Amino acid sequence: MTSTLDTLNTAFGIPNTLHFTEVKPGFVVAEITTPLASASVALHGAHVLSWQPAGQQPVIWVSKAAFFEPGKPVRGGVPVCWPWFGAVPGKTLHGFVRTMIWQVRGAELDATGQLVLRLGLTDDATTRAVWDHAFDLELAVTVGSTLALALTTRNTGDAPLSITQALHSYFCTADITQTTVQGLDGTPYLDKVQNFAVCQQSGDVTFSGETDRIYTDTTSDSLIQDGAGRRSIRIAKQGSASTVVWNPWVEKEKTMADMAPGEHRQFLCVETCNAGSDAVTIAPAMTHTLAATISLV
Ligand code: TA6
Repeated sequence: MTSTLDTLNTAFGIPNTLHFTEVKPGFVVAEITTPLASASVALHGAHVLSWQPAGQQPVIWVSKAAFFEPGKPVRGGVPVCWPWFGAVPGKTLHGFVRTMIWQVRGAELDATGQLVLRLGLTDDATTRAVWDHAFDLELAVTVGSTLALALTTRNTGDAPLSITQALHSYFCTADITQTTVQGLDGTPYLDKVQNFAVCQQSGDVTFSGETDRIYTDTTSDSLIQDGAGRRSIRIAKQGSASTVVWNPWVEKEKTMADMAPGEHRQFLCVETCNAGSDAVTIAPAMTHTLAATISLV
């Protein structure tokens, strides 16, 4: 692994700004530090593990019990769910790219001092065995006083491609019972807790039990109001007409080996998606970009 790290650091490292390190055997992470923010991104899944703007508390949450192991998803951060979101009979939940090793394609500081890291993945025999399509996938992670994520799918095959997907973002909150999500008032949703019953949001989203909802027909920003933490997190999005809000609460948390007791109080997921009927069809040689811009307001 030392030679892989040396190669990565030689090709893409930026002194005092970007360094690749192996945090566990086979688990390589890009550690980013700039005057604007710090962040870390694993090559495993192109998984954003942290983002902390200068002078602020961490914004992205990761479980204390998370696995950092080849082949296993990480509990927290921003899992990339692709080319399907949720369950597909006979297949792994949320697609297969969140446990694959992505390639580093580029890393540079832009004119405003943001670090832009690009990671990519293309089809091969392994992906063809589970999903028989040609593709090129790239995640651009822009680390600054905002965190911008842009996931671009290119159809490199000769037939239309249909996908669902998510930037399954986990956000820190000081106390879930004092947390709300604004921006979804009046929006219809499928309630997974009620066997996908069709419901409609009235007012802000509040949390008092397991919450697992696909909000449909929404391109709106979401605003997390962290009452106890006295801060707000805005999630603006593009290329997405669905938003998922998730918290497992007490009982479901107990069933998850990679979540520590009581941790459901410390996070919520607000996910930028193409989920449910918001599937995207991409013609040959065309692209689709799913993007989220996260900021403290
Ligand atoms: O996005 C919400 C959800 O689909 C939930 O149903 C929940 O199970 C969660 O994702 C986590 O999935 P995971 O496969 O990471 O355990």
